Amino acid sequence: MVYKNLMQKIATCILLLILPNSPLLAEQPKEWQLGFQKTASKSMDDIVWFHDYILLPIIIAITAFVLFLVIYSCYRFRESKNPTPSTTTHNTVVEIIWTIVPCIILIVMAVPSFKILYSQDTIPPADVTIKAIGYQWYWGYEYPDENIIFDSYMVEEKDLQPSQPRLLTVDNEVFVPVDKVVKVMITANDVLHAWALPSFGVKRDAVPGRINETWFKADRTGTFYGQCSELCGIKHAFMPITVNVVTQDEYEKWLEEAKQKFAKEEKKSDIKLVKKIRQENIK
Ligand SMILES: [Cu+2]
Repeated sequence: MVYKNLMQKIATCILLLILPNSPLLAEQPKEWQLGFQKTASKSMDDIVWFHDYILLPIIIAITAFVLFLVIYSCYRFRESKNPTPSTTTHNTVVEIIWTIVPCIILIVMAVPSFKILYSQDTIPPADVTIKAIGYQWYWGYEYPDENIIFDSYMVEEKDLQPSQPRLLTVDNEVFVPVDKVVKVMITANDVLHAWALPSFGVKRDAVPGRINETWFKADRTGTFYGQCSELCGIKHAFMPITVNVVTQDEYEKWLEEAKQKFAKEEKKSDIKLVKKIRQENIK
């Protein structure tokens, strides 16, 4: 049995290496996963491109070059060939090269990196706005324009349905329409949390007393999983994020149901409170 599991893992790993964008890599982490989850937004496409075509080649080249230098100097300056070591301490040409080359590498990395960062930072006109509030230890969501508010707790392992992933499934999922700009306002109510969805390339700190904004535009439907990504306490690992990307029709249908189920009561109570305060002031 153990052997069979191991073989399955190895086979999956090899498949993932050969077919990095296969359906095997769904919207959640996989065992033996290497690399990123399958992308679902332009922003994440950019990040993956930057990683695969800028960072990885640079990292591989530098590592290979340093390894070559170490092996070469071990061989070339070995004791048997060099009984009297050289006492050279400076070489102007080498020093200029090893200052300028890293500068050039940093500039090569910085240009596309800033481009991607700024494109993520500029929020286009939003079609849907949601507010995510981190609590110890669950997420609360609001749709400010739709008068919807609900809490989203992780489903315990014993209550999971067969298709539901462990530690990632929640009772109340977020629904957003596909191909629409979704603005996410992120805050927290107690300690620092972070709202992160790898497939969308989204990760923002949830800071008590502050609102951080980010956005995504999902380019395909599906269920996408994320997790709180700021160490926030004992149950940090148990406050997952589930976002369902659906078609516009399905979204509107969900909105209708959600408006009944998750209607925000605060407005009525706010009015009562204001009246009460006014009456007290008159007295
Ligand atoms: Cu948290």
